[in-house]
Amino acid sequence: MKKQLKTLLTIALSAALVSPAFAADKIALVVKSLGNGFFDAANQGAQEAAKELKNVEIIYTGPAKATAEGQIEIVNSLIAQKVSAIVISANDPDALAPVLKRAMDRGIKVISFDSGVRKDGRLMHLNPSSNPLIGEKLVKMTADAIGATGEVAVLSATAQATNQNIWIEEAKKVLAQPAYKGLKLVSVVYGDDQTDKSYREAQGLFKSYPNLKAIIAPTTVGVAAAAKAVQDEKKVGAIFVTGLGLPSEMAGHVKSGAVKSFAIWNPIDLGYSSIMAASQFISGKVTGKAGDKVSLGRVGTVTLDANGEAAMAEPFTYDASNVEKFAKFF
Ligand code: RAM
Repeated sequence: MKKQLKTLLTIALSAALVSPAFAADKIALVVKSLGNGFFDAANQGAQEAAKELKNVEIIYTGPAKATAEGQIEIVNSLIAQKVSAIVISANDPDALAPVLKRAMDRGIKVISFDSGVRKDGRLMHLNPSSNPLIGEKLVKMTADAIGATGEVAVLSATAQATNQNIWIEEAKKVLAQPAYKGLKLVSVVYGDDQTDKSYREAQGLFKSYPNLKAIIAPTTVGVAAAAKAVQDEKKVGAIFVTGLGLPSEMAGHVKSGAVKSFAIWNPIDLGYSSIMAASQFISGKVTGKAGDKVSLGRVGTVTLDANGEAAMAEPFTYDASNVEKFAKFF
């Protein structure tokens, strides 16, 4: 009898453990494209958050190429899988909104991070840093490298990327200030966050603008590819590359002299914080109203503005004095 009771209890307990009430929340981390070191670092932070939250499983996914179509297909399959939340870095602010609305209609909590979705397509957007600050940083680093005059070009990610387009607009506002009137923006080209395309676009800029002095690449993929093109074409010292990069991918380019300085925030913390934020929506602690205080675990708390957005820390600048030290982390 005792033995029977024990067996029954064991069966009941195992059933309870696999029943939906005990199942882990699936949070999908949908990135612009796979194979990008920036997002791999964000995923590292996401996994850390999942461990801390305990009852969370991360689905790290994204298209092979940074397109909105690829992400729409993925979101549709995540809706079918009934995930609890979607955390997305969007390839387009508008194109993703309808499918993400459909996800929200089915009870899935949607937030964007890094590269935003327009307000009606998500509950919250987490910016890695203040957009005007990033624009200013990009221009300042350029002036630090080449001085107050010269032709500069932007090598961006995709033409629809929400984040790069905002940063370029902010950089243009800074370039319009009297202090930077000697810096002439001659072109904006797109490497689509693909190394080979970014490399070819950089070469194209060398050909089209023989007096080019700097390439500003507000993308980790583009900045590394442009620096490599400068080295390969023996233009170190003549053309400087700056932008947003990963110390692990940029240390060699700083050493070669192709790059004097570049900036970035901590992508591991960004991924960690995004998952922490998503879990706050899943548990119903926040709903995305202006003024909502969203806890980001060990990173702190952010307050949502009227647009449902919040920003994390200031970008950090790297140069020959510190790049090696940080190359170990991301
Ligand atoms: C690339 C991506 C990402 C951006 C970084 C700086 O990895 O475009 O969205 O935030 O660069």
